[in-house]
Amino acid sequence: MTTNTKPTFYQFNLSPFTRAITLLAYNNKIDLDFIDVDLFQGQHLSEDYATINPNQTVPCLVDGNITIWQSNSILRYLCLKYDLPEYPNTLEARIRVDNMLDFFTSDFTSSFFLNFCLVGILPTITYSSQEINEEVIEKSEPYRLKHFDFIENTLSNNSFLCGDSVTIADYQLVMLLTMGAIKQFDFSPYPNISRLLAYFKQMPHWDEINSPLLQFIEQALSEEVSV
Ligand SMILES: N[C@@H](CCC(=O)N[C@@H](CS)C(=O)NCC(=O)O)C(=O)O
Repeated sequence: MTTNTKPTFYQFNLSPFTRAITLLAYNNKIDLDFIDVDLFQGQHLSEDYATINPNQTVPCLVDGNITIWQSNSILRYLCLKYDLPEYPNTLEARIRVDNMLDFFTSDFTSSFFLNFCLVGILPTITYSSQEINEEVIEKSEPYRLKHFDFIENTLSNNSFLCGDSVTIADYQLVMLLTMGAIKQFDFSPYPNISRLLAYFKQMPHWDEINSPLLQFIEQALSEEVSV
């Protein structure tokens, strides 16, 4: 049972999974009660937060008796609750979106976000030596290349990942791609992916939602932190 009060959204604005949901909410004027959970300060590891989200990650959405702590499920839930077109109606169209969403938060998160962008940067994804960090990146590279080729080819058939309309799969992908800025990832070999990114970048709320990440990276680079 949901309530008439607005859902509470636990978020961290550097998290790609958080930003996909924030952008969807802003674009559709969904009123959320935003609560910051600062991962750098370990707020997600507090006992209080564990009672809300036992997985102790962000994002997390609480709406009345409903608590959701997987970003794909939050995206779908908001679309279903507010009747948004970003999650289509038919079984066939939905499962296509679901398949992409699962791919992005599992295989692609592993090959690109964790094993390329964040290795050696986050304490939780830094191994005991620089050699091991580099080995992880190298071992993951064939998967990352295969995944990028798949996405690029998929986008050669349609404007968006699942057809001619933007879906939550596109939201999830583009926010994961923003993490490439950590490693100054060059998207120019991927013109279709670049086109999708350009489409999102002209959205009114794009800069507001993504500028904290870019500022963070700029500051880290200027302080010569190893990123
Ligand atoms: N599968 C989860 C992944 C969430 C996730 O890993 N979030 C990261 C931030 S991007 C996090 O909270 N990490 C904290 C930790 O793992 O300790 C989802 O899609 O929501």
